Amino acid sequence: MGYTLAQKIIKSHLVSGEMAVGNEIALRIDQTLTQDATGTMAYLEFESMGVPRVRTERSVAYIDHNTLQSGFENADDHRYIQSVAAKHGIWFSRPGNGICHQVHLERFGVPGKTLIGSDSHTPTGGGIGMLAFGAGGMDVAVAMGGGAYYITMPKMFKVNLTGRLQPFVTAKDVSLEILRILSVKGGVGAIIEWGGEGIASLSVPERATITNMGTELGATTSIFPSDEVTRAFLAAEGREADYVPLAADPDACYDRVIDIDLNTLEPLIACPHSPDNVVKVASLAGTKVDQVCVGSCTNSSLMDMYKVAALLKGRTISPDVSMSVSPGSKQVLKMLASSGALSDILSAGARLLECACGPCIGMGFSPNSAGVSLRTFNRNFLGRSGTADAKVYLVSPETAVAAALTGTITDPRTLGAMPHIAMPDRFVVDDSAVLAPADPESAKALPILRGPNIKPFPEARPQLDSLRAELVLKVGDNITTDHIMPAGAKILPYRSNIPYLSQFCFAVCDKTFAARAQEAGESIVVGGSNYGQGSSREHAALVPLYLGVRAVVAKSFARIHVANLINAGIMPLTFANPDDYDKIAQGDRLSIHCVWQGMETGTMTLEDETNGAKITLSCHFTDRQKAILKAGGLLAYTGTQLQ
Ligand code: MIC
Ligand code: SF4
Repeated sequence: MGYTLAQKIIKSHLVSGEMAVGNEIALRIDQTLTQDATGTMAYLEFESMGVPRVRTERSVAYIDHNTLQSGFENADDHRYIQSVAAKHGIWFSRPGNGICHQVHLERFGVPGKTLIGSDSHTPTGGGIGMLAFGAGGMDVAVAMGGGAYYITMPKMFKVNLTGRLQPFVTAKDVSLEILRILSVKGGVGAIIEWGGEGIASLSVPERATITNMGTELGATTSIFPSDEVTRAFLAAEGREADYVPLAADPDACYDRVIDIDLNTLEPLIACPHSPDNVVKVASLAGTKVDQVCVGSCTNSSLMDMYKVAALLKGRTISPDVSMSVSPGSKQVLKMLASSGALSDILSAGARLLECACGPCIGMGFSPNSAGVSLRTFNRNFLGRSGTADAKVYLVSPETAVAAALTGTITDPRTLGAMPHIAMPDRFVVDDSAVLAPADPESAKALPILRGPNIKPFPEARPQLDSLRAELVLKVGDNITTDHIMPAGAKILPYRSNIPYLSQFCFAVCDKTFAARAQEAGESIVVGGSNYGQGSSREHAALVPLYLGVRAVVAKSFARIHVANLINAGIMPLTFANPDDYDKIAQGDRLSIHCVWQGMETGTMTLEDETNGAKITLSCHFTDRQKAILKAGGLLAYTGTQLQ
């Protein structure tokens, strides 16, 4: 039996473990990336490991999230990251150079290589045939130090594309269609491989839109083969030498195969507040729109921008709509400007924002009160835009333009003929905003520039053999890391200041949480299914750790978050019987005895001292995970390993 493409790359990077579904495997990592909102913490963790120079083939630090400098904090963090990068052998992409995933695809991605990034949308690299994973900052720090990356061997899903996208139907609609089919938890524990004759007509940036949003499925990652389309993209970037053809074996075996006929796909839209809340655009036609945003790591490629410009050319956006455009990279912006397309965008009345994440993470351009915002982004979680009662919908750039022009949700196919857009054979390459690290000798003398916003890590708390704690918060299904540790312009600058961040923990669900957790001393949080979906931010584990959370009991967990909890020394435990979720209530006093024995047997008993209920919990930790929990987290564990 042959191998899938992902299995081939796993096999060639396997450090330990057996490639059987559900087993823990360790992978050698060729490349890492960080962004600034998670990077400051990741580099503090890297520094604490005492490794002088990264041991990867390529590590890149991007500044793209915290680019609003409304105080000293972000600028200080940028300087800190720049100084760490120069000293420790990391390439540094300066603020303004673009969104990490877009720039990495353009300039550094290599088919067949492994990449981990401290950002959940790192699977964007799957568009170029990389095996790319989102991970917590600690895991990225370990990989930079030459350590392996541990994952659970995933199942293999294949999506078979046939036909060809019709005018005004896009790669974004393919992403929304698969979300409609699978839901935000349908990809958990799986790698999604895209194939079929339909992929030949999808460019690398279009493929990257699809692998980018595989994150919203909860998938471990997503990947396309590396083929002639990949070669052409790399050649246009002046990097043809990086091309290698890669594909699954013809007799590869998949756990599930899903067919999508591109011919019959229609423009789709994800309604508030979940990316899988997908309906046809036509079914919402006429809904009034206040704001339209084009950009983000999902839809900010040159082709996306050219299409937006071509559709806006000679037209004016509705006076009732405020529209922003954020190109994904300096390369995209420069080419938009030199081709005249930027002028068409501006003439139509759109506002140009920086080449950065911007409104996607609530960094400015928040909608008006109760506003309807159509965004080409990948997430529409409650409150993420920065306006608590805004209604955010996810759409393609074409659907975004249609709404901007008419002031209402509009099927873009009513706009007339799609103008012909020719892709250039060569992209304009200008890497002047990517700084090379210092050579190893001169690096030794370089200082690390630390600002006053950098505060110490929360203290490690080794798991003891018994735990008595209050159930401080009980939440429902699909709790995102944006619920646990919100982002946005007011909070993001404090990503290296856990004590300050802690006051906002779970504020979206319950503003009293932080104070109550701190008063309780030690506590347990209870969640429903898919707990911790969304971002890779390890702050969603480090901040609860700081507030005294010792365990999270849920019906199921999202992959990156469960790894972050363990890395922080917090036990993720699941209900053996999901109905037991109803037997415990917020405020109850809970206890778990014989924790260590439970880690060995795979089950623990949770006693509700308030109502007498006894509940069986499952916990299937690997030996490494048990050791990490007993040590009080990955950093403490790594310390014990280095002794
Ligand atoms: C996001 O899209 O939620 C982010 C902001 O890029 C996060 C990372 C972070 O929280 O810093 C992600 O996706 O991992
Ligand atoms: Fe940035 Fe948004 Fe992409 Fe996250 S999802 S990396 S915030 S553009």
